[in-house]
Formats: sequence, structure tokens, C-alpha cells
Amino acid sequence: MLNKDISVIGVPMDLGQNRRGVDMGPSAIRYAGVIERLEALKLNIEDLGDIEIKRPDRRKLNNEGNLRNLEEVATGNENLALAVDEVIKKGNFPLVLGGDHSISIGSLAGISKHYENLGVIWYDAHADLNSGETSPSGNIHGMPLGVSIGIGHERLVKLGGYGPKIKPENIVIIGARSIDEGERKLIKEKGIKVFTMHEVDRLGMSKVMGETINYLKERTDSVHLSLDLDGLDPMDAPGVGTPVIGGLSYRESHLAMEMLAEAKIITSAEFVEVNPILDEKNKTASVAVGLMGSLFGEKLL
Ligand code: 4U7
Ligand code: MN
Ligand code: MN
Ligand code: MN
Repeated sequence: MLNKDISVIGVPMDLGQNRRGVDMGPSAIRYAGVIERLEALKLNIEDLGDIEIKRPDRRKLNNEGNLRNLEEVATGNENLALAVDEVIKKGNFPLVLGGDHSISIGSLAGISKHYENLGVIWYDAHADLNSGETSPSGNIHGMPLGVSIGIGHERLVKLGGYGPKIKPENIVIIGARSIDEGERKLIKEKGIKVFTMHEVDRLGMSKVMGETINYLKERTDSVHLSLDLDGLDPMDAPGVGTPVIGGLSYRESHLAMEMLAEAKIITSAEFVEVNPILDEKNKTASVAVGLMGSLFGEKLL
């Protein structure tokens, strides 16, 4: 990793989906020792604490346009975008701890304006390319990647005062194995690069990451890593709200992070969807911290 100055931001957001507990993700990850783990790598870490998330009155859920809690999700993400923007302005690496995956909307709003050609690695069981029109659930955590390429509600697409944030050809999705009909269409239409579990099994993670790194190096000037813990297999990461069988192992993920560290292409990152209520003894948070260690250059020897 080139940037040794890291700012950690927690986002206790659970309004982008319907299972409670993922708002405690940032605490669980801190308890699993993220700060100590990164400090041991001789990095300068500052913990900025948590972004404030306004709780809605649950009896008045805002389901406008098939978008659950739109107003609260948008406002929380605006606060996150401002915080991330500040971190980059002072030259630090933003490390965002979720929270459900809707927080990627705020992260990308704060990050993308600082680069000409931001790339994104979307490490996830899902493609997160839905919109109010295509979503089977109305949950905004299934929409952030679609929002980032300009598809969806104006309030989200233009969050932070501009949008879209990412070019579809600057995205690589890794680990996908649950893709909705509307998402499948969009992937084909926009030519989004996807390594589904099928490709991971055929090629192996080493080749998948090698190709991902080359692909992004050719066309981007910076890369954001958005890692949804449900990209991993539920055996390794049980504490997630939308588990899908047949996922990436801890070992594969560990290798992926080590290869990213070696390639030095990552300029910001977020680790999302850790739900301690659904977890087994904080296992998923610990896995997340282990992956962060590797991403920031931890080595076996
Ligand atoms: B996550 C889903 F229908 N696609 O839109 C949806 F399968 O951030 C799941 O990747 C979304 O965890 C999962 O609700 C969002 C569903
Ligand atoms: Mn997911
Ligand atoms: Mn996701
Ligand atoms: Mn999920």
C-alpha cells in the first residue's frame, strides 16, 4: 500500500435492508481489533468514529418508489460523503466500515470526484445493480452499484451534487452467484466485467485477480475496493444478512487481498454487511479484520 495514513470511518447503517443488527458492524469490527491490527503494520491510523445515522419512525417507513427508507439512507450517505471527502483532501486513505452496502453510495460520492477515472472492485455474492424498478425487495443495499453508474432515483444518483460516479467499464465484480433478472440485463447491456463463481472455479483466484488487476491498471487511475462479506462462503462468514451458499473461501479472499497489496492499486476501501447478531462469536468481523490486514500488507514471512 502506498498510502500509510489511514482514516477509519464507521457507518452504523441498517436502513438499506430489513434485518436489524448490521448497524452494529462497525463496533464488531473494532472489537475484532482492526485498529491494533493495522497499527502493527506501522501504519498511521486515525479512527474518526461513526457517522450519525438518523433513525426513522418505523411506523412511517418511506417506501417511495420501491425504495425503503430512501430519505434516511440518502441523508446518512450525504454525511458519509462529506467525511470521506475530507479524508481524501488531507491525503489519507479512507477505510469505511459498514453498515449495510447502501453506504457505498456515500463512499463513492466522496471519493469519485477526486479522480478522473475511478475503478471499483465489487467483491460480493450479489451484483447490487438493482433500482426501484427492478428490485424484488425494495432494499437499497441491493442498488449501490447501479446508482453509481447512473441508474436509479435522482436523490441517490446525484448524491453529493454530481453523478454518475463510475463508468460501467471501470467495474469488476468478483464472486457473484445471485443475480436478478434486471441486473443480468444491465451487465450485458453495459458490458460490465464479472467473474462469477463459475469463472473463479474454472480459472482459480490467482488468475481472476491477475486479470482484474491488469484490466483496471489499463483503464483507471485509482481503485476503490468494496468488499461485501457475503462474497465469502457462509461457512467462513456466517454473520451476514443475505448469505448465499457456494461462495469464496477465506483462503481465496486472503490471496485476493495479498495480490491487491502487492499490486498497490487500491486507494480506498470499505468492508460491509457484517451483522454481529447473526454471527458466531464475532467470526465474520474477525475475518473482515484478517482481510484488511492482508490488504494493507501483512505478510506471513
Ligand atoms: B447486498 C437482492 F433480491 N438482489 O436486491 C435484492 F436477492 O449488498 C439481494 O449485496 C441484495 O448484500 C443483496 O434485494 C444486497 C435479492
Ligand atoms: Mn451481497
Ligand atoms: Mn452487496
Ligand atoms: Mn448482504
